[in-house]
Amino acid sequence: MYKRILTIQDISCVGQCSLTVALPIISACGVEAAVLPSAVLSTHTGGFKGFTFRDLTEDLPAISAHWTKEGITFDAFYTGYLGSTKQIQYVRDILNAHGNPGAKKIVDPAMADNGQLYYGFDAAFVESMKGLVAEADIVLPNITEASFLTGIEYKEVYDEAYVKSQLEALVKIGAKAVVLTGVSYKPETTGVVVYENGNYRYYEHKKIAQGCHGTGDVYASAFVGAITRGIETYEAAKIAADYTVKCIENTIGDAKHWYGVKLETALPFLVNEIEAKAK
Ligand code: PXL
Repeated sequence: MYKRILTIQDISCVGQCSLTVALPIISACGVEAAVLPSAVLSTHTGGFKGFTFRDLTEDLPAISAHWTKEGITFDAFYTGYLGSTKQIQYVRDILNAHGNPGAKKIVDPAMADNGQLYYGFDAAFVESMKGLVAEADIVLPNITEASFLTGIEYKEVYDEAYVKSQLEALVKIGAKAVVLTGVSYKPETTGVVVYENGNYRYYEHKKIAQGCHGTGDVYASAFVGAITRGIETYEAAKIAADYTVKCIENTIGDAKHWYGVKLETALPFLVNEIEAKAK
């Protein structure tokens, strides 16, 4: 069946993150992507100065009301960077109003990295994000975001027991499954942990560069595309990781491309993986 998902995140006009990343990647996976922009920024906030920011929070209820009149519903939801605390409540309402039976809610609590919240976010936003995570079928945080959500101290060096405590705390908040990204037990490798029904599975791969901007969005978009094509959670997590590594490999060495990753030329790899494994 042809699937249609709704992704809710910002448009950063320039910078290769959020919707400008989600649209090409989800389309390449053979899934129709409808969008609900949470805000419009001239660039992302991770390194550009003086960007514009138009919050679209108050547009959300009218958009949802129109969709209700038109009977518009979705097979899955993928939320990313959201613009305000109030917006999160509207997003929760939309996810509960416009799902087809069995529609999965996939939540990337895009708000922090490298031990710090992104520009403009505060403790109230984190509290509100916890409410969205509580309703998620799958949550995809990095270690920093997990720490903010769970209140467990952020660590740069950690062991499996620490990671498991984060996973359990995220499930306690209410997320049914967790895909924790950027889990690195050795300097030369990193990976993702899939935690589902109490099962811990780790996919380890090589670490190329520290902290490439937008890779969380690249990863989540490929994961969402794969899951929506019926690929099982661990396999989807693995495909998304391999694709993200290819995007980083495409980009390292080009200092002018500091703001994001060259995801476009790696799309044929993703298409092949998805078509080989889609159900
Ligand atoms: O990649 C996450 C992201 C999304 N949207 C905006 C951002 C960031 C990260 O900094 O600034 C606007």
